[in-house]
Amino acid sequence: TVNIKINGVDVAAPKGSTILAAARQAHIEIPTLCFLKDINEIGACRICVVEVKGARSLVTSCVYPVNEGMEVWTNTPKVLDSRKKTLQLILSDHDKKCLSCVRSGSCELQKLCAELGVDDEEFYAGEANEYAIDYSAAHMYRDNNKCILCRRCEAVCSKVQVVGVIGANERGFNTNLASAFDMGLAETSCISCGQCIAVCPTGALSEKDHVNEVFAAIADPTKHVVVQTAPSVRAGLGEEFGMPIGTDTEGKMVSALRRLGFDRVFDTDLAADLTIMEEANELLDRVQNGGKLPLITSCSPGWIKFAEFYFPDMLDNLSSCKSPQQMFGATVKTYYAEKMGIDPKDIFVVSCMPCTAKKFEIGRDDQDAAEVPDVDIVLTVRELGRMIKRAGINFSSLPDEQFDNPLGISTGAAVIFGTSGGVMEAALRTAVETLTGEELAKLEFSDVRGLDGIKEAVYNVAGMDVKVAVTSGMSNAKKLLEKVRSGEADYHFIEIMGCPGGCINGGGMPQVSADTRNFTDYRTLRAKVLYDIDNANVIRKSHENPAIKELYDTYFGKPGSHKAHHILHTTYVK
Ligand code: HC0
Repeated sequence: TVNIKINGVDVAAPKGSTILAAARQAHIEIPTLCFLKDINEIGACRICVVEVKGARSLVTSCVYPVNEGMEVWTNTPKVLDSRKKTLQLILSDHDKKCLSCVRSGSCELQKLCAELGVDDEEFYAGEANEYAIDYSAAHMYRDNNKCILCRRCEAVCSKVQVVGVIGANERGFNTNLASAFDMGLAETSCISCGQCIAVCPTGALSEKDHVNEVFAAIADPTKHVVVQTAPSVRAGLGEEFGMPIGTDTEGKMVSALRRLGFDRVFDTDLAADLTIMEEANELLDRVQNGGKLPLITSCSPGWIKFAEFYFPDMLDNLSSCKSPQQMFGATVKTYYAEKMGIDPKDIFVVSCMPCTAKKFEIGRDDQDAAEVPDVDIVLTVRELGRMIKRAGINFSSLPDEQFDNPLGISTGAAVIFGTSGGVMEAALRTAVETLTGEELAKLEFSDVRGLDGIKEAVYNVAGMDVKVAVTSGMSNAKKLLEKVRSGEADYHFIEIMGCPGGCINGGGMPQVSADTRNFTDYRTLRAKVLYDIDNANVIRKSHENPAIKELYDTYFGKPGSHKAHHILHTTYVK
C-alpha cells in the first residue's frame, strides 16, 4: 500500500490506484464526467481536478496515480472554482432545454450543476454550435446539441463492442461525435446494441420513444393489445423508481402493466422455454446427424447484426431459432389468435425489453409468421418507466400480481436467459435430460455463470464430451470466434449475447450513472435477481413447463416440426 493524506486524513491506498479511487476509499466522492473505469480513462473533462502538494497545477484525479507521502485536497476554493468554470464552459455550448429533456432528473451534467451551484445563465455567451439530429437508425437518435464531448460513447463502441462506428469529427470548437463522413447511423455497421446510450451522461443519445404509440393502441377499441416482458425487465424496472439496484419487481411490473390497460400481460419467459425446446432439438440433431458445429445461439439481435457484418462466413453456425421475443409474438398471432378467435391483424403485441436492438429486430425480414409483424412495438425499460409515471401509477406501492395464462407460465430455466450463461444453462438442463433419459441430480451449471468475458466447460453426457463456451460483449465474442474460425477451438455449442454480461446490462436498461457504474458491481446485483427467481421456482426446466407441453400437444406437434419451423425459425442476411 501507499500512505497518503486526503483533506488532512491519512489514507492507505493500494499501490497503483488513482487519487479518485483512493479518495473513494476514504469516503470522499470526487465528481467525474468523462471517466468510465477500464473503458474511458482519458482525463479529458477536468471535472475531477484536485490539488496535490507540489504540483504546478490542478491534476485530474481519475488518471493520476498515488505516491507515497502525497498530500491531496479535493474541495478547496481553487478546486471548486475550477470545476464550476468547466461546467459553465460546457453549458455555453449546450442545449439547455432541460424541462423537456429525456434525461431530466437522471442527467449527470444537471446533477453536477446542482451540486456545484451552477445555474443556466449565459456565462460565456457567444457562438454556439447547432447540429441536426440523426434520426436515421431504427432504435435511437443522436442529438449533438446535448453532447458534452466526454467520449464515453466512442470508447464503449470501439473498445467494448469493437464496432467503432462513432468517433470525433472536426477539431477544436467544431469537434463533434458522429459517424465517419457524417453518415447517418443507419448507414454504418452499427449493431444497435445501445451501449452508447447506456453510458451517455446527458440527453445526447437516447432510444426512439414509442410510448405514445402504445398509449394509442391501448385506447383503440378495435385492438387486442398484448404485452410481453423480457426476463431482465423485472430485474431493472425498480431502478426507474428509485429502488436499489437488484430489486425484484416482477409482481409490481405485472400490476403496473395491467393498470396501464393491456388486455393480456404475458411473459417472454414462456418463449424462452420454447426457444430451449427448439434449440436443444437443433443441437441434438446437428450432433447426431453431422450438422454444422458449433451451434451458436441466435436470441440477441445485436449479436446477430454483428455476425452478419463481421462473421458472414459463420452464419451457418447460427441457430435458426427466432429470438424468444419474436417466437412469442409469432405464437400470439398464430396459436393464441386461433384459440381466441381473433384476427391476427387486430392483435397488437408490445414487448418490454432491456434492449435497443429489439427495436431493430421487429423490422427484420422473415419475422411475420401470420403475415403481419410478429411484434408491433418494443419499449425499453426506460420507456416503460416513463409510461408508468405518465399514467400516474404509484409503482412502489403496487401489490404483486401474476401473469395471465396461458402464455404467462414459465420456468426458472427461462428467467436466467437474461444473464450471460443463462441460455446455455437452460439448454443443458433440457439437452442432458433428453440425451440421458435421466433426471439431473443438480440443475446448476456454475462453470457458465458469472461475468468472465469467455467461459468454457466440458460436460460428459451419455458418454460423450460436450464442449461449450459462453461469451458476451462483442470484443469477447470476436476473440472466441476467431479461435473457432482458425480451428484452434472446437466447441459443440456457444452462447453469445450482444451486451457485456447479457441482457441485464442491455442498452435499454435503466442508465447507471458513472459514479455508481465505476464502483459497484451492478451487473451481478441484477443477475442475482434472476438466479433467485430460478431458485424459488418449482419448475426449473423448460421441457417441464405445462404451457409448453400444451403448445406442442395441441399446436406445434414436436420440436423442429414443419409448423414449428414455419412459425418459430428464421434466416440471416450475408
Ligand atoms: Fe434478453 Fe431474450 S434474454 S435476448 O437478453 O434469448 O433483450 O432479458 O428478452 O428475445 O427471453 C433481451 C433479456 C430477452 C429474447 C429472452 C433471449
